[in-house]
Amino acid sequence: MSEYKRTLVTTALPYANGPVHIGHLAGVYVPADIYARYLRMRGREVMLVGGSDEHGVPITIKARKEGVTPQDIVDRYHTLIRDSFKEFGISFDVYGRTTSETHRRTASEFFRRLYDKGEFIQKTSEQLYDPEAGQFLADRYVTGKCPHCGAEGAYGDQCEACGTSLNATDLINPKSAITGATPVLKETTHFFLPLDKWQARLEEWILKGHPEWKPNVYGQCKSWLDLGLQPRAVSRDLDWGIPVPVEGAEGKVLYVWFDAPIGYISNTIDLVGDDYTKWWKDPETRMLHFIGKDNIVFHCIVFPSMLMADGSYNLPDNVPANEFLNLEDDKISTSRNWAVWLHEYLRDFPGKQDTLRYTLTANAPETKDNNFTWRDFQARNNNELVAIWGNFVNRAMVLDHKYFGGKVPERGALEDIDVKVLEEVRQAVAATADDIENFKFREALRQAMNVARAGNKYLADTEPWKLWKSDPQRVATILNVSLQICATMAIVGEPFMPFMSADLAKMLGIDKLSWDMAGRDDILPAGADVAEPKLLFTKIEDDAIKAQTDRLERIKKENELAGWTPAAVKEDVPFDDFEKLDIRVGKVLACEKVKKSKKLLKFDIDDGMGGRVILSGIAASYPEPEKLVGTEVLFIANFAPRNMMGHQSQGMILSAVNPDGSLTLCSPSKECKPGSSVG
Ligand code: B3M
Ligand code: ZN
Repeated sequence: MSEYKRTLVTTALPYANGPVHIGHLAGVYVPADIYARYLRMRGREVMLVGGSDEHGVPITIKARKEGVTPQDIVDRYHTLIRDSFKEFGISFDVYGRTTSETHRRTASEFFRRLYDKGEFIQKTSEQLYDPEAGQFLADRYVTGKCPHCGAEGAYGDQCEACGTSLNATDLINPKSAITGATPVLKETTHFFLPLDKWQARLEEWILKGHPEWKPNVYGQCKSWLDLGLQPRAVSRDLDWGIPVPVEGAEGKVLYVWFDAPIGYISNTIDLVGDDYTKWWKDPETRMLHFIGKDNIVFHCIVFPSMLMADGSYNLPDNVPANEFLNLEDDKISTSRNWAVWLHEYLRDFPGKQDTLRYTLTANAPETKDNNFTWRDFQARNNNELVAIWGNFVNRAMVLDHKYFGGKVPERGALEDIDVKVLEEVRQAVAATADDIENFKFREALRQAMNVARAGNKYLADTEPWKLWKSDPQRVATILNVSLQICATMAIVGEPFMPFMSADLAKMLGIDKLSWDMAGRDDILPAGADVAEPKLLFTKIEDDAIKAQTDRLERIKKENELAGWTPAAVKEDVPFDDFEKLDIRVGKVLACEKVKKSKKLLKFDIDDGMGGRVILSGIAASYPEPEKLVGTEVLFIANFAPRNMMGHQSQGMILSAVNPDGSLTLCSPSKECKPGSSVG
């Protein structure tokens, strides 16, 4: 364990412009919570700080879309997000918001301090301006092609495809996100933080001082530093945000990425008042920022430059950023509704918060992007949590009730197998701790799971149910050891699955969990009462999973439809070519599926000339072909007859191709005489 006196753990402040989803949980909040819970169980002083990011363009765009005020938006989503985190057991010591009075004051004073010290430069430059909206286009108000990777849809402040932080004027073919207009350039004056001034110190601090940072974080920092840092604008021409507290800067607000990280400080102040200095300025406090990879530059370069410019703050000791979580092999996207929303999960799987925490940790995108699938979620619940973790606890407790009436039995001398399992458990506990301290949460969880695996194997090997008649004393020892392992599971499982842990601790009669007890063979005293066992986890059935995958299928279809555009028009042809085709109206006299064919329907057509048979590959779109009798269709009458599946087809029926590939027959809009020409 580190020598620091206390640890300040911050978590990225989610924009309060929508609900939070599994990507948020997996990338930031579950790992931060595991870490904070673990430190608390070790008796360390720790503060877990969170809150909503309520400024910035994502909020105003949403408000504009809905025709409500930005304050309405943040009030709604701050509450929803805060409640979702609470339900998932994210153990924030404080969860604040950046529209609070404390934050406005703290951020204003921070800016003013830097301004008074001469830490900003003011520059007049040409910025993108939407002449239709009458507004400057900063950040997410403008999208275009990324100058670095060429991806379309990059934002004015960042390309999400390659992670590069951008200035809006860098974008190729910029478009206003408000009106779709092509922006023009217009002069405006802004405050810039000269990041280049801090380049050397940042290099010294990160590149020399923190080689232990995760390779993804260290690598991103190095590439920015290698590119050479530029001054960065920290004010905006917007009407939503914290006003720039300088005379003559009316109508300007702080850039959201200037005010948001100060939110960590404001929220600390909200919790402990003036004592915040102990958490932010005492060199014996260690600060950690838990974030997603798209926030690395702001937490490793921009915010530290602000802190250095102030001069009285600590810098973060580590920034354990995660990569992204995908959902069923596709990028999670709020705008495409491609997400598992936490408030919906809670409705669909009430009481199963730990299952999601477990799955997201087991699949955490720690070193590369990772994938969440509902099948994997079900398998992890049924095959791991139910079959391994819950099963061991249940077996041990049921046997204890059967043989010892729910009391922890007195144990006799330990045999080799008992000593061995206790040693395995101790090693798994030590490895869990070590991995958590090194931010390797997936591996830590695997190690914690090994405690349950060892327990299951121990019961299978010792088979106490076969010994009860001949050697009850031995059974007492085996169950005593088994119950001690259950108690260890309540401890090592707590950071990952706090709800399970609380239930288990209660069943075992443990008041307070302490990490130092984990792995010991005397956690539960002989004679203590053990409650009737309740199942810690229950199976998730196929239909619950199918409901989720069906929902995603539906959303995928909707998105395909929304994104559909007509195919490009083919090359010009001479009118004569068209005239060669003889298109006619026909009336359907009979229609049926062609035997042994999935695709083909056989049409008997009244063509006004004695009738004909035409086969058409539209069976999938018309499952009840007999209903087509009486409708009129258009067909090409002068194709040479063709043999298909034992029938002769005399022509081709015209149909439109829909975005999903289904087909719709083309009919005249009024009744026509069969055989009429079309042209
Ligand atoms: N709200 C960006 C995001 O949600 C931003 C994080 C702020 S942390 C100070 O990705
Ligand atoms: Zn890019």
